Amino acid sequence: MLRSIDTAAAPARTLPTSYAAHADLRHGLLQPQARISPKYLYDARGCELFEQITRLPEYYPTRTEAAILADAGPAMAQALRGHEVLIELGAGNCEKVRVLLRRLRPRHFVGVDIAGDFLRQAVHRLAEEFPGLDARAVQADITQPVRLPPDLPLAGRLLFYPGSSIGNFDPADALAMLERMHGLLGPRGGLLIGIDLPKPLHWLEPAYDDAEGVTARFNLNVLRHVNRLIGSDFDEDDWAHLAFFNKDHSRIEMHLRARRALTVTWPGGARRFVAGQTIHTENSYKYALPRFQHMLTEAGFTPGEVWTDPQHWFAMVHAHA
Ligand code: AVI
Repeated sequence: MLRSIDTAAAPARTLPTSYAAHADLRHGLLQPQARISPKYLYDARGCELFEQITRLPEYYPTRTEAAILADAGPAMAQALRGHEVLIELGAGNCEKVRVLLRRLRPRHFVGVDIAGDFLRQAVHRLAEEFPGLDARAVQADITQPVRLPPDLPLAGRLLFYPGSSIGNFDPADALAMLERMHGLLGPRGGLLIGIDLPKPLHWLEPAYDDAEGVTARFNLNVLRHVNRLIGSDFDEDDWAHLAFFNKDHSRIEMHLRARRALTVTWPGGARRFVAGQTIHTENSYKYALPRFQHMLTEAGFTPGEVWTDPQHWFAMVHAHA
């Protein structure tokens, strides 16, 4: 059974975020390979920096996905016809879904995102732009079970999860997420999901270590956020951004590397780092299509059509529930 995590209706027993974050961060920092969960990359400044990343010449995923959505539009509209309910997970500013709304003309749209105010404003703009569309915002953490409006039709739902964000979860968590997505669908349900494909290193690594240093600022910013959350004394100047492709796991890894031996302290704890030791901050998996389609099958989906760019760098994958 799905449990609501709509923060507007958060149950009283929910732990305060700061408490949960504190335990999570302390635990991660004390692991032999220290780690900070990638979700802490996205405070307000982190979100702004990520927006900047998506416009960098080196960061190909955003523009490649947008080009696929634009170029494959008519074929996609044909394959996806009959979906009356469009649900975008991690909808943010609802920018990417516009092209689908124009082509599919669904009756209902639901944007789901953790950032409630931002989402509500974006959905409000969509409602103005698409008269007659029943547009709704659901504030929820999509890494947890999501409760959709009870009166939303179950048949004909299409889940849209663009941006290759699924790649930021380890495969077991990604599979669990796909299973939860499958659980949100009923008759004639479908999923349209963006994935980043493996490609030569000389394209992959600069996308996560750009010449302007925006990704470095994005990665380092997590330390300020952690300082605010747990009262630690990280100094950004002591750390360097590191991003590399781990071939064994087919993933980009982002780390922060200590420039010198140092001790980081926070109320009730401390961690000593030797020079060169790292904190692992993010993985970004690059799935070969057959592997991802196998995961879809494991999650209960039947893989459908795939749209890709001429270089096969990115794919929009359709699957039937
Ligand atoms: C949000 N996500 C899909 C991005 C990615 O490419 O894995 C996050 C990112 N990290 C550094 N650059 C972009």
